[in-house]
Amino acid sequence: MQESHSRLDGSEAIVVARSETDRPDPTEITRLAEAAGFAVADAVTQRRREDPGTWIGRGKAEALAERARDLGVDVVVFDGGLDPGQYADLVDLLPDGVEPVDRYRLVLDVFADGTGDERAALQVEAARLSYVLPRLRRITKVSQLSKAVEKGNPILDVEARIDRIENQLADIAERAAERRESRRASGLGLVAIAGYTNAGKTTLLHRLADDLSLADADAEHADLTDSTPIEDRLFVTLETITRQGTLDDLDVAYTDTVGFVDALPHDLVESFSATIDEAASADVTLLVVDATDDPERLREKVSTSVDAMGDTEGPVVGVLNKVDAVDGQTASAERRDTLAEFVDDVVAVSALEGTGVERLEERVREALPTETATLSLPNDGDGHRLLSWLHDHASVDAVEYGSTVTVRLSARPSVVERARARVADLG
Ligand SMILES: Nc1nc2c(ncn2[C@@H]2O[C@H](COP(=O)(O)OP(=O)(O)OP(=O)(O)O)[C@@H](O)[C@H]2O)c(=O)[nH]1
Ligand SMILES: [Mg+2]
Repeated sequence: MQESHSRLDGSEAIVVARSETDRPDPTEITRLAEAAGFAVADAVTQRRREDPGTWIGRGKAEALAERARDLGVDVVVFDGGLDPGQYADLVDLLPDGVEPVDRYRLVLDVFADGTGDERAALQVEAARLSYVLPRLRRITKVSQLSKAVEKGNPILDVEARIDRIENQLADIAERAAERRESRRASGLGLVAIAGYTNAGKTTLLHRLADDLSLADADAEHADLTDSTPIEDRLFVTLETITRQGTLDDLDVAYTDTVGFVDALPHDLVESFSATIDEAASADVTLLVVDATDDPERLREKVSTSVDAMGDTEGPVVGVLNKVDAVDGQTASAERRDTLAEFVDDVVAVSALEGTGVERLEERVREALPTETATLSLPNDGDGHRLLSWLHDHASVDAVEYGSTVTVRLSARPSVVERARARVADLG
């Protein structure tokens, strides 16, 4: 695997989009290539099913090789995943020194060159190695080994490195979970901001959070920083960032996350696990959606995001953002309805102009667990079952076992009410 063509070096690229059913549209892959630092010199499209050898049809691939030679580009970027066989075939077919790069590799490059935290860096390294491994095995067979290998047994080395990194990652994820718990215990409501890249998550963070970050920006809170850049580019935010805000009387920790992107392989989705952990374990998760996407695209993105987040602890509020840039009420209403199919509640906002943000804050406030209660349960099977229900639905702060079980908890008012009713039922 050549390491030379990476982000921000201004290498020239041809992008290739292919679709079996629709007219292939190279817009998104072009943006992704640009985010990875490539200058896009040309776009080639083909409407056809995937070719098992060369991804696009053989004839088209040969014409592409010709074009790459004429333009003198450094890489050809494919809007999809190339399996190791396709990668090897395309290396053979393209002019010497022109590397095929697929969607996954592109995203890895963006993250590899970003200034992520320790976790982000390790995740990228693990994902990169998992990506390299099967391709290394493949080109081992096609006599390109000398290009790819440094010293020793590359495959065993890579496997050992992946193992080591995965252990380190587990430790770091545990520390992040502890940090969340300590914030929760100190009474902060946890709000995660998730969604596709470029949806406006960081812009919304600026709206919701106070200007200053949490005061205790030490090693325990390595995810705190003042700089949260906003740009009309993919993957501007490369690590989760937490800032404090207040809602009425309540202190809230807002966590901005790394955006989702289409069609990632499983190991790379793993590299977004910090986003997913934050989204899944927050008291409220805001799923930010770009209202300027067309309705079909919006549906795909929402569905992918909801799948990626899995079961969330708290409710998910859909935030239809950028409504200032959408023409007409009908267009907004249609997108709103689509979003509503997937989430618990929808609020339309313009994070840029601030419209709708107050309504969003009200929703968040209602959804946060704010009422505290101390309950006394029988110390028997029924009581223990109720305790486990409380663990699922409330934030349990302390449990004492005696002749009865005393539970201190905080939860949404409606949950506290239900809990009291269930205690009463047990007599
Ligand atoms: N018109 C309009 N543009 C917006 C709005 N919110 C954000 N944007 C623009 O959308 C672009 C992306 O905004 P960000 O806040 O960086 O988006 P993000 O979701 O954090 O993106 P990544 O960090 O790259 O995943 C920027 O150019 C913003 O100015 C909005 O309400 N209206
Ligand atoms: Mg951002």
